[in-house]
Amino acid sequence: MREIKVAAAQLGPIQKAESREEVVSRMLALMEEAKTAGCNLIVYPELALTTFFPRWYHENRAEADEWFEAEMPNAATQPLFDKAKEYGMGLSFGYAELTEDGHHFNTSILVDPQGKIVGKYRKIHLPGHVEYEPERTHQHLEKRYFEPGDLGFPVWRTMGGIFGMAICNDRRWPETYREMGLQGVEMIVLGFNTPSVNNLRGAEALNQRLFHHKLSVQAGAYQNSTWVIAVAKAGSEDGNHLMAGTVIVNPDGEIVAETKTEGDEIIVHACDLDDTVFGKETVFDFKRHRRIEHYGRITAQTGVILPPED
Ligand code: CDV
Repeated sequence: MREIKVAAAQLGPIQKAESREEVVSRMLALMEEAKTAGCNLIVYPELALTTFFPRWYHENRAEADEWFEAEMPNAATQPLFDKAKEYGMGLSFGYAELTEDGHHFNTSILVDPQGKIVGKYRKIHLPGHVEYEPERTHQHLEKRYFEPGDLGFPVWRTMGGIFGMAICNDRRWPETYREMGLQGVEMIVLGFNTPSVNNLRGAEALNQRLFHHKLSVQAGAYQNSTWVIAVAKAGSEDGNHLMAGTVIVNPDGEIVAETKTEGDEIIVHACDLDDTVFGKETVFDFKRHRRIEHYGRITAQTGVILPPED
């Protein structure tokens, strides 16, 4: 048995005017709850420190730099690192990263219980668009403000297991999980900010959006025999609603815990990393069953190439 007690720490809405310090104090309150519940790891959402700013258009791209962190930890986030270390708890959260040489990424980090950053991931599947598009009910400008991640899908040996990260839209792509599955991942932690409304298809119901989210993470967990911790930022940010649906999914693809609200809320589950072994040694024993001679298209092309017409 290799048990790790995880708190999936959903954040309610963060308004545009809310400061990093105010958000961090909310995150610390959730950490306190996780400590009381005996957790070893706490996972927060994508872009946890600010509102979901890619919905706001800045004609001058540089104006968006106010949402980015040039250092991690920094003065605002240091208390998270300090408290987690004091509690002997691992930590993961997402933020907008501005590198020393001026690159912009949608990033998440994994911090071990000693307070050391052991893993960094930069979001690879960036949704949305670059320019203002008036036909959309709201903007989703991730492609304007971020570059695609340049670190691949690494995994890290820490906290007695093999951990990986993904961010929001990454969870909809089977390649995300399989890249980490091929490195033996046992727990994937990911955060998301998913608008409740499709900005090009208003008729799409919230239920359907929650269904697609769960379908994706449950399939990724099952098909790679890994735990998946998927954590939302939820509720109405300055009138823009984000769905909840924070879940902990076991290596059989089953949801074992789910949030009930759209506010700051933790859900806790004791995850045994040894539960990943059975799937990895049987139906998803990749070495025995994968047929890579037939998978060439997956890395050779992006878009669809139709067969020739008769
Ligand atoms: N932050 C995201 O990546 N959101 C996307 C939305 C735009 C669909 C998501 O996949 O949830």
